[in-house]
Amino acid sequence: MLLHSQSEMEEIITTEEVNEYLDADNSFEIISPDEIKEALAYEDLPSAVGKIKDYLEQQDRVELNIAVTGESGSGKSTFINAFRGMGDEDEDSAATGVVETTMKPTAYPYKKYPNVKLWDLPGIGTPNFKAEEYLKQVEFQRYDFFIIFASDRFRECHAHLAAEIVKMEKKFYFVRSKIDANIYAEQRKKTFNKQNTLDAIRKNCIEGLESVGVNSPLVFLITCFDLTIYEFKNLEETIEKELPQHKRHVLMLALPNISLEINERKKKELEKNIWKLALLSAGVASVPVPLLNAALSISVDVAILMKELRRYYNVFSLDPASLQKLADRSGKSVDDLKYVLKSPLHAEINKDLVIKLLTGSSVAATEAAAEYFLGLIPGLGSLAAGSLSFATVYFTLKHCLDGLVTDARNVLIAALETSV
Ligand SMILES: Nc1nc2c(ncn2[C@@H]2O[C@H](COP(=O)(O)OP(=O)(O)O)[C@@H](O)[C@H]2O)c(=O)[nH]1
Ligand SMILES: [Mg+2]
Repeated sequence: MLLHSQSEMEEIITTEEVNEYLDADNSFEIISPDEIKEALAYEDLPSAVGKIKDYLEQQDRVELNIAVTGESGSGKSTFINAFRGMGDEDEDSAATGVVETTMKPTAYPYKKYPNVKLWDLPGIGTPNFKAEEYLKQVEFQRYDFFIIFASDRFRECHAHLAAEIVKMEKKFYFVRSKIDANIYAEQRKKTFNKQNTLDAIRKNCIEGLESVGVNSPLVFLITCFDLTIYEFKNLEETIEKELPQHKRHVLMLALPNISLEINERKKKELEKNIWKLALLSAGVASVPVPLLNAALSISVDVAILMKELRRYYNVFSLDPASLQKLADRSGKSVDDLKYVLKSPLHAEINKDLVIKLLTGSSVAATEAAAEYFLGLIPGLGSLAAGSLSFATVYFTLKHCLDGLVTDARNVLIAALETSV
């Protein structure tokens, strides 16, 4: 049963939120929110629904290409595997510890979001290395941004490459990897001070970059063996913050569940789509499924809900393949992990389950919500299925998302328990 008071509803979706969304972010290169806004302003909801449909479809096609470059042996391939949530020995992982021989970049797509790719670039810093030629050879235009790897002292090749990337009007983040090894080595000294060691490494990189005219360079100290320590978190958050909204969305959904914070941010990204999906599901009259729920009959497009619920499972790695992988890596059994799941299993997401979820909504609460949404979204009442369907779909998705986020959190905690 879903019970929602008026204030609870306001907490979930407000007029400001709808307007804010429509106003926000001029960086949308896909469909412009103005178009949806315009459609809504003329109270022509069917046309707004069409726009939203286009918007959601385009969102699924957004590409993100991240170039990982640096000297051979600096940890590029190890990082790519970790950033994709894989071990170095997993199938489809990048080979590590091998000497690079080609000048051809290799793409490593995220399994569940193949449009998001990490590109393993050939090593830099060979004797006659020329940054300009190198960038041409790797087809620099293809990438949204670069991550430059260095695992030792800052070198001239790093500086040249960074300066050339800036010249080509691309962005880069500088990563100093293998910090674990530096700390380990420095610990032998009597005067060892961890913070001083980290500061010195950072200063060396920043000064090197500034010497070629890079302003306020961003440097991140990491270890590819464990992304939960040192500064991977800052790196990931900075990348996210600096991406245009539509690219940020796909990166968030593709990222592995490395931390509870990432889970929370994934949830926020998915939440933004709920009202659009509700509108779509309730507004598309093509293949409506009439549902009989004691006192009311509503009609929604169940396929839209099924697709989105499956997406939730994938994004939070609660699908069978991901659970198996997590079990293998954490040394727990799949049953142990499944034990903490409260939501129905991925395999059970079918029409019957969705109908059960939809009809589980409390009639009174849904009716009250329908009234509320009616005032919020012009033209909602004129839809074939109407505001009642909208409210039902809205709450169903919200309820399922909340449940799955909690499950993802518990699974992550359960998996971590054994690995430490
Ligand atoms: N200690 C330590 N070793 C690392 C780290 N990253 C990679 N390595 C090791 O460094 C070697 C080269 O790594 P690889 O990812 O193949 O480097 P690439 O040539 O830049 O792709 C491998 O033996 C890795 O296990 C790190 O952060 N810390
Ligand atoms: Mg490599």
